[in-house]
Amino acid sequence: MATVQQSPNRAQALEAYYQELRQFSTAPLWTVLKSLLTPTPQPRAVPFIWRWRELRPYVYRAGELIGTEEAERRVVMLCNPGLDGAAAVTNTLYAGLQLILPGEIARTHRHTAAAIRFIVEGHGAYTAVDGERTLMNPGDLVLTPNWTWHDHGNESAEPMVWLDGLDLPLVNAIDAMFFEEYPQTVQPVTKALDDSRRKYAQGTLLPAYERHLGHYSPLLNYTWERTHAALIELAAHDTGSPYDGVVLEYVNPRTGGPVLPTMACYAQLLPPGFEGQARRRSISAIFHVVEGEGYTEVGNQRLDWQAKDTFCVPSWAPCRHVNTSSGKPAFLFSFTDAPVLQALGLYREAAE
Ligand code: GTQ
Repeated sequence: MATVQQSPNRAQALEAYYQELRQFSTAPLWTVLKSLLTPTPQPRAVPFIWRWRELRPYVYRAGELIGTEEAERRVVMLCNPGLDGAAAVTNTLYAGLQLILPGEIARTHRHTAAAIRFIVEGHGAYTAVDGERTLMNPGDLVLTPNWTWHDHGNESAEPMVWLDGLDLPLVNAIDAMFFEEYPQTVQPVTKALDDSRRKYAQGTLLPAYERHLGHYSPLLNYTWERTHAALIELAAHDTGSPYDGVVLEYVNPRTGGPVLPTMACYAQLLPPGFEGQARRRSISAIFHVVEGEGYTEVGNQRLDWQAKDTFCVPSWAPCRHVNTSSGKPAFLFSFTDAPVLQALGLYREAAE
């Protein structure tokens, strides 16, 4: 029969035992079990807001200090203060502010991390993905799915800045990163400008002669013009969700599912004076303010926001949105890792 040694030497014996385990690259579970099997998620990422007013000068300063040729991508990354300087907003999601000046090219490459771009300012720079170009404008959502060739170029007369969103920390955590340079700076354009918009932006009528294969949306650019109109039209007759107001998911028109297998994107309208209810979700979310003023309570933090600010909501933090304007709606864009949690049976939510 097993017995536990009760002598005062037990503590010493255990310590010696732990020391011995180490030489075989092993360790006792019982000293760390409670920190591994936590009752709820304990993200190291903290609720945080990056204010455009503060960051804008630094984004443009990068344009004076380094060119796209040297940088490959000229991006000021958003680094969560809880993650020790890692290139990450949460354990799964990355974000950054990318600047491209008139006449510049960000050369063609591809990687297994997927990306989204949400345009912050400037008009008419392009992103090309697998032979198709789109001209980008503020509020547009542009997709760069996993392993697609992409380059950016600015043939307009003004600088352009967009928010990059990538699943880079997730892809690196699961050791699935691959990266390749294209043999030429600019990839050949093989399709008409905005080819996919004509085919796929009209979600209820899709080309019957083309089967888009792949686990991502075939639509390259979800324009703000359409998104904004859809939100306004819906909000005129519907109050939406008590948590999120009038919220729309950008979907893959072929499946109705998320735009990318690792990231879901949303646009929401908070009606004037909207005071949302609080809710927790087992996902990471990054929000970007398109228009309006208000605040989001994340746990015990109040994040006061205005246009072009970016903030994050770590997993399982209670989250509540408020539009402080009594006259104007507020518009938020967001992206999350929800498809990953859903695919793995790990998605949970709870009202507070
Ligand atoms: O534009 O391809 O922010 O590859 C990070 C990595 C942007 C991009 C980022 C990238 C890109």
